[in-house]
Amino acid sequence: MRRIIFALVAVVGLAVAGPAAAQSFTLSGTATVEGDNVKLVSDFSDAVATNDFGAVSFTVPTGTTLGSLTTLSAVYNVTDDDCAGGSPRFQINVGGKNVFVYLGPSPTFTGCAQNTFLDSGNLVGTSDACRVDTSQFTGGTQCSTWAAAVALLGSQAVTGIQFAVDGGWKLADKEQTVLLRSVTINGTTHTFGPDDGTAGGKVRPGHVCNALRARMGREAFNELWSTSGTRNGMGKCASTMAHARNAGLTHERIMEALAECIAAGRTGAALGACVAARDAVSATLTEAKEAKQAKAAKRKRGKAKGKNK
Ligand SMILES: [Ca+2]
Ligand SMILES: [Ca+2]
Repeated sequence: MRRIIFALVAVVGLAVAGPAAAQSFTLSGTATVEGDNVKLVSDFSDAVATNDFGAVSFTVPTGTTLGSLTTLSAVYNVTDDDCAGGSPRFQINVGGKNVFVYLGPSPTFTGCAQNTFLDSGNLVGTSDACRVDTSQFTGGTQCSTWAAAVALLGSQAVTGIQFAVDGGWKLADKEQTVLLRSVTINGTTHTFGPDDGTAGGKVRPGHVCNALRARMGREAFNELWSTSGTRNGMGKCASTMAHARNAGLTHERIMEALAECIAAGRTGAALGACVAARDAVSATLTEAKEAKQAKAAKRKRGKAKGKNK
């Protein structure tokens, strides 16, 4: 439990800082967050190997199997030059090997519209020819459907999923660039940008909680917010945000209070109460400070007047 709480503090801390990666994904190779997207470059035009690939890795809950995946999709944009060389693709980690799921038009996986955000749609269950590649496994093939992959490996544990770009070698200029806007795995949508659920600084409770859940992942979010007996934390999160907003707190201040309360080990109803208590205390302290400052300023003005006489 301590480890989970520690991870959550880090997530909320990042949310306060703004444009930062969340704990629900890790970047490798050339992958960097730029605005709302992760930019992935594959550069085979030079002798440097470290820029040949970029990847974004996602964790999956323990117990996940290939057969238990329900959704897998990406919103991405091939800005330079095309889908090619089996990239971009998903890699589903099974027993130290990968099931590949290619993005772009089947069956060649080239001809992606350039500089356009493309939605892969849900790839789980795809019947597209050759979109799934099980060639790393005994009895597998480069040209598989989802159903055939599940028939071969369905009961085996999935230990992680990557979105990978490494097809630069296949293009004339030996370079490929892809922007990744979001990835959805089993109903959890992972986003990468600074979207904190506010609009023009105005706190929208449902949106703030959705953003928080997207950053943390559904499981950790529910563990943090669900009151005992329920598995859905959205209600408690939204009511806490609404209460704090109505008390006049900014999004930044709410996130600070949240980080403090999580650090103090609060979850569920106790977390909501803790944030609410911090609202009242901080508001009172701010009022007291402002009153003190106003009094001091008045006294100063009075002294200045006295001197002028
Ligand atoms: Ca290179
Ligand atoms: Ca290029």
